[in-house]
Amino acid sequence: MFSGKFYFGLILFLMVIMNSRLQPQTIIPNPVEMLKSGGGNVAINSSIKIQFDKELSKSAQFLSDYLTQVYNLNLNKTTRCTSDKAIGIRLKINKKGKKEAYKLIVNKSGVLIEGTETGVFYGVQSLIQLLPSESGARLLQVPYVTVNDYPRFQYRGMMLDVSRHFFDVSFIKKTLDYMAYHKLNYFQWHLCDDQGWRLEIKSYPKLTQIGAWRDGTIIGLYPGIGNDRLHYGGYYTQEQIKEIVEYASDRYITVIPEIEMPGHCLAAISSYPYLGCTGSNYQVSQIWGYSKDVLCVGNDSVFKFLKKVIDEVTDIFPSKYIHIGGDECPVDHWKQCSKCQARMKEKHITTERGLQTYLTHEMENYLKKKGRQIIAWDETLDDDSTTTAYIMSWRGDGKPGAINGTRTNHHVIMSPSYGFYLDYPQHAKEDSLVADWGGVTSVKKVYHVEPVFDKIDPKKAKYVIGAQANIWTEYMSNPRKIEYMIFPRLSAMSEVVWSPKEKRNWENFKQRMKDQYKRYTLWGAYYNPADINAE
Ligand code: TNX
Repeated sequence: MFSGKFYFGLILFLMVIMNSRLQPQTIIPNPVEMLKSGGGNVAINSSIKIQFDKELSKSAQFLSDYLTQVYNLNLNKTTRCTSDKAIGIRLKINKKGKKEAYKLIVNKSGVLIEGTETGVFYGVQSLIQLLPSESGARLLQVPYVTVNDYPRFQYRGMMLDVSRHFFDVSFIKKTLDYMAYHKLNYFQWHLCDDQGWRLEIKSYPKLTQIGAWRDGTIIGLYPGIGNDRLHYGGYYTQEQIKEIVEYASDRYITVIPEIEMPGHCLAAISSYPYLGCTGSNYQVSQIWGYSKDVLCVGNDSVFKFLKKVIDEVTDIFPSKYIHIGGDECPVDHWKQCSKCQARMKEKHITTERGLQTYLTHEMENYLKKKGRQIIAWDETLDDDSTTTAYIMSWRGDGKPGAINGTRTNHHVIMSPSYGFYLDYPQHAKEDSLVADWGGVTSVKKVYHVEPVFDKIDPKKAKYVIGAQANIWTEYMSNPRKIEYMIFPRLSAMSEVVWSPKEKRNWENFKQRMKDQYKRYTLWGAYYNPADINAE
């Protein structure tokens, strides 16, 4: 019926279409839809202006700073968004559609990014990944494309522990940039633990005079082969915290402070010994793991302390979410402590674990009155399902915590230690010192974490609001080590939380990673250069 010519033409046509869809995409996390249109390029050079609607000044600023820092290219900016023929980079607000959605079109008129305020910011992130990944590139060609994109999950988090090791303001900012490049939007800041208290609290100055410092650190893997006996520490002033919160907000990242309680509090207890049950002989911890010295739940002064700390924390952190920790709290001292035992009698609490539940409720109510929502580690649900806490599920593969949480209508953030703990080794042949408590967490393993796994009742899937990668820093004492541990795994994680489930494809990801390795270098970031398939 049809001639050979027709079939030939049809096949050719299909090949062109297929090819336009199968072009290696270089954007990470993989967008919802990306189509190459026509095979042309537009060159970004100094004659081009960034035109933006006034609500989009943060995105315009981010883009122009990036072009200056990475390519030494300075573009003029204007809030007059024209639709004339001149080539331009146009950022346009469009409030319709999904909250974080954007559309990016590159064609002969230049670049158009249109979307919600946050969406346009993510469009800018995609655009910068279409620029050359070679450092020193002179010609900034961007291929003609159309990208339609929005995130799968509303909560896309990363946690950084600054207690075990301290990182200065400039590195925190760098970390926030890495998050932004990956379209992550919640930065959980683990500000205190047994090994150091890191934020200035004006009503309790000893927290940073004493609690921010330790007189040594174990050498080698826990329990260590000695102690370096070096005075070590540091903290952030409230002014610095405000600066970081603002820097994050310019990148559409919310900073969630984590104030651990009632366990992992030895740095606070060493500063104010009345906070503990035994009252004396405390020191800021020099070893890893966790301590039996926890907050005394029988002492009213402890609650006065916690509430005053929270008052200052909520003054400097506008985040709706406040993380109150709640993991790994041994009850040994509560069993012996007369005040804790009296509190149990007074409140008709039958087990020591109930004391932690009591404390959680006190603090969640206090925060609720301030309009804040608590997040807590999954232990919080073990003895009590009445809490309104959002549950961060970390133990094991995170599944028991998530099943338990969603079943009882709790919002859940998946943060499985087997999968999203970036302090675990990336491959078996790891030669640097890394945590040995969780086994190998390869890039591939990270990539295959599924936050809404099959045991979650589909009717309850909406309670899984997202996921988070955690960077515990027992074995990361400098920024280079953090970069080595998080890259490329953070890139893999970003696809889990951003890309549609059906678009997640390991082989395709590995192809796109080839460009991403160069981009790490472009960003000045170190990374683990091992074969991405290493397990
Ligand atoms: C468990 S995760 C902890 C941290 C450690 C981490 C090391 C969690 C809530 N507690 O205190 O740093 O393991 O991987």
